[in-house]
Amino acid sequence: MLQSNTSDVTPGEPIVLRQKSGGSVSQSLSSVLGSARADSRLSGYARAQTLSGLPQAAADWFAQAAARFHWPVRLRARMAAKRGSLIVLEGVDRVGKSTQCKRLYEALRQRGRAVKLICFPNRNTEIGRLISLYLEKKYNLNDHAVHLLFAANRWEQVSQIRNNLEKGVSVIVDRYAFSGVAFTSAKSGFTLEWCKQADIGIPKPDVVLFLDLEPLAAMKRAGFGIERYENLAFQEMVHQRFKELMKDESLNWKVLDASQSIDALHQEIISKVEKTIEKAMDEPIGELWK
Ligand code: NYM
Ligand code: MG
Repeated sequence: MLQSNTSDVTPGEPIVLRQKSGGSVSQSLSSVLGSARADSRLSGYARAQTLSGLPQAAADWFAQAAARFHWPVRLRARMAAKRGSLIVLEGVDRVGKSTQCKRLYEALRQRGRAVKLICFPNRNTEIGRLISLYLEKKYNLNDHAVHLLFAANRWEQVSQIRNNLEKGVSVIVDRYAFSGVAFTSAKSGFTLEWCKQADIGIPKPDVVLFLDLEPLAAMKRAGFGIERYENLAFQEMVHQRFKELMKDESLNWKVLDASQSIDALHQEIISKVEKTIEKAMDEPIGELWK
């Protein structure tokens, strides 16, 4: 009999195993973990780390001795028993999304969480370079075409996002499909429904943190006005469109006051995100707007 905390362990946390009666730790691990792959990784880890360099027979003897004396065997397993969370930050321009994404990334790392930070548009791909030229007003594109390029720029990273989530790595995303829909549908002649089509099926966020700030207040912040879309009338339309999107109760929207201090906002974000990570690890990865 082997007891463990693997039902609630998070990646990077120690898995605690306690041998109650007969059988070796390495044999019993398979009954705890279920899958053959997980077993080979963890029992391999047990041999390598805890029972370092001992032949299997000696390792089993050690484990049985530990069991006889009810010694707890602590194994630090860097394996992903649980999936990571997809955490999206959204808002109009200049609300502090990028600052908060970096603060969140650092805080989660310090807490020992496996985490990645990405942003959309990702200006480093071929599609992203075109988008960047468009935003910098160095290149003109048809409104429908550029909408589809923003969506394509997300699709080209879907498998990477999914792989990370499955490995137990949480992914923080600075803007996602909600920006795609809010910005394009703020232009005349576009409906929310048309704008959503191209992003249907990308990984569904476990939480969407909306950093809420009146566009007039955002406009007064440094750097506003350089890129395409950065004018008050357009940002107000975008803000309205985000509010429309927030009515969708199939998504976990959290609206946060972005006029508060960077530290206070960060504290709110980290507490929402910790709860999300704990909850999402037991749920399947969803598909957006499906
Ligand atoms: N933007 C961003 C869109 O119009 N559609 C999208 O799908 C995305 C992801 O690009 N003004 C707009 C919103 C921003 C601009 O974003 C660039 P950032 O975060 O300022 O680099
Ligand atoms: Mg911007």
